[in-house]
Amino acid sequence: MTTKFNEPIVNHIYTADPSAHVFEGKLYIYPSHDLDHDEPSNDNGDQYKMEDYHVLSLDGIGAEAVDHGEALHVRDVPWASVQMWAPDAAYKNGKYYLIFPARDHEGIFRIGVASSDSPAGPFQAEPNYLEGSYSIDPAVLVDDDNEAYMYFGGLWGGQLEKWQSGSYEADRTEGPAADAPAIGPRVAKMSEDMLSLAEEPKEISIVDEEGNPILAGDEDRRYFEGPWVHKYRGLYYLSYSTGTTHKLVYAVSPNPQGPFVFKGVILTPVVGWTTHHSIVEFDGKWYLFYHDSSLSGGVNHKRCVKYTELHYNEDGTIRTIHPYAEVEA
Ligand code: FUB
Repeated sequence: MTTKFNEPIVNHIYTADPSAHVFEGKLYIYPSHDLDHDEPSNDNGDQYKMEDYHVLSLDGIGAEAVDHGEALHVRDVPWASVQMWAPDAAYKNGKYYLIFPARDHEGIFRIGVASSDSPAGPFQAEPNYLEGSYSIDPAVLVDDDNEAYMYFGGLWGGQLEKWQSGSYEADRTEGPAADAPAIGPRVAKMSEDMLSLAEEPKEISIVDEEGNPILAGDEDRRYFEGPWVHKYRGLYYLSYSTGTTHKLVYAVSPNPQGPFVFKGVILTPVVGWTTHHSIVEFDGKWYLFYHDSSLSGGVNHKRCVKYTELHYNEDGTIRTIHPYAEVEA
């Protein structure tokens, strides 16, 4: 079999932050669309200037990816100003929803919804962002009982430090002390029509095997950004990026809202600063969609989406993937 594992799925545009789903029998990928520019970078992420989304699809594993063109542009989102960062998509009640972050007209990251009758879009944005939403990197799990949960949040440019008191503090940049519990991602149930949050977002607790909170100074394990939740054998797997240590890691819970018990590393560091992913089951196998900056020779804001197979051990733990190791075809 020809494998496309660990290769850019498209190379005519830069793509990142892939959220993969199986819709209508195909793999649909909802990535960020990185812009090709050479302006300077900073820790606030100003170099990530994305303006629109393109939906990609694969008819099967190893197939050529199809780019369905522009699915939504910031100019068509009344509440948003700049920086269309990592999106996700969901299907519920016969409609497809694109859930995406951007800065509002005050420069505060918010999360909005756009809808379509097709998984490929184009998507029509709601006039306002989800009331009560903030920060970045939404990931939506529609559970087996049809309840939808939105997970979100990111440190640094994602502004989560500014929400530590429960409301936005523009000048607050420091996180908790190194020996205090780390800031957790947020979760909120969505309304039945997916157009609002059904509750105030709650902070998720991530703990070690003894039940102690993962601490802010534990940069190999603490939450940074890019949450994703999938279900395997009835358990909820919360995976995320550790940011400064550039790993994708995961924690497990019997409850979609946690607490989640830290388990280990899914993906070791890739070329480029950011690492962001999704996990999806397709035709009875599991796949990790991720990105690196190999297509641009390592430029952090010019990334490319890739995928590879993901394997579980008998006890339900995930085998660590080393992105540049040889892959069996
Ligand atoms: O793509 C912009 C930001 O970079 C995302 O929101 C983060 O998860 C990181 O990948």
